[in-house]
Amino acid sequence: FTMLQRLRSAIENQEFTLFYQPIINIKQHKLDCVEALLRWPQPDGTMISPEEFIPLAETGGLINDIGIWVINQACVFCARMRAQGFADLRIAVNLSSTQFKDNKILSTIKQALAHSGLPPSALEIELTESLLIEDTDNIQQQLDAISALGVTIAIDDFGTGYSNLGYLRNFNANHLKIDRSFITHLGYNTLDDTLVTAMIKMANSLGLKTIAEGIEDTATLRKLIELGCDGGQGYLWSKPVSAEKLTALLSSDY
Ligand code: G
Ligand code: G
Ligand code: MN
Ligand code: NA
Repeated sequence: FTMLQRLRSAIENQEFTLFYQPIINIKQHKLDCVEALLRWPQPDGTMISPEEFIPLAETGGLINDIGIWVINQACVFCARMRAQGFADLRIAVNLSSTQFKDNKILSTIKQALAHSGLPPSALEIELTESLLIEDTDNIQQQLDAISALGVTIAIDDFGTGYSNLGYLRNFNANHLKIDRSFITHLGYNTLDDTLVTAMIKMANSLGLKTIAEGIEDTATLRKLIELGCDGGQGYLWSKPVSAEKLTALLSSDY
């Protein structure tokens, strides 16, 4: 079997699972949101990373089917957690640009919200900069419609895409996720300090909240709080975990 054939049967047999990583409001010291991250467990107990199979799913015409499953699963999970007492919990889902090509992403999202009963404001979609630059009016229009539902939009891996920031002008984003590569040496590398400071200032002037990715220690967290960053995600709190393991994290202190 080729990898593509295996992916096809993995969709049919519902072999995928979602892991979840907390996103912390670092100003209020509380868990705000969880990012859903796709996993493909193998019979030998290992997991194939989405970095390996998402590109194949995109070129092989399978990303829409996988994406529909992810969005539905994520919305149902978040609605269930909210019903179990985590009433304000939100969930973030990654989308790839290929998912905008057939103009069905808006209806996929609407259906997932209706089916799960999750309020639109509890759903966030994460898009990479390259998707926003790729733009066509077509992607822009679909994003405007998604945003009009009340779903929020985050720009993922910010700073690693292209240097053209023009897209920020006409684009309705809510959150800017500063890529881990700028956060890792924060406090030790003056250039990174300067860049992160500038990114937070720019985001705030544009009315965007910032989330720092890849926070691994308290010194970095303290520095980000000092710089006025709003949110954070990283191994300091938790790596991405299964739904079962997330429950304990939802009730911990931050
Ligand atoms: O979970 P991990 O950090 O290994 O994720 C690796 C990459 O895969 C990240 O860039 C992440 O955005 C991407 N990814 C994870 N889950 C999904 C998904 O459901 N859809 C898409 N399009 N990308 C995903
Ligand atoms: O591209 P995206 O930001 O969606 O992918 C997130 C990826 O970053 C996931 O694969 C996740 O496992 C990884 N990640 C999350 N937090 C940390 C961290 O604190 N350190 C490192 N090295 N990786 C992280
Ligand atoms: Mn992401
Ligand atoms: Na990222």
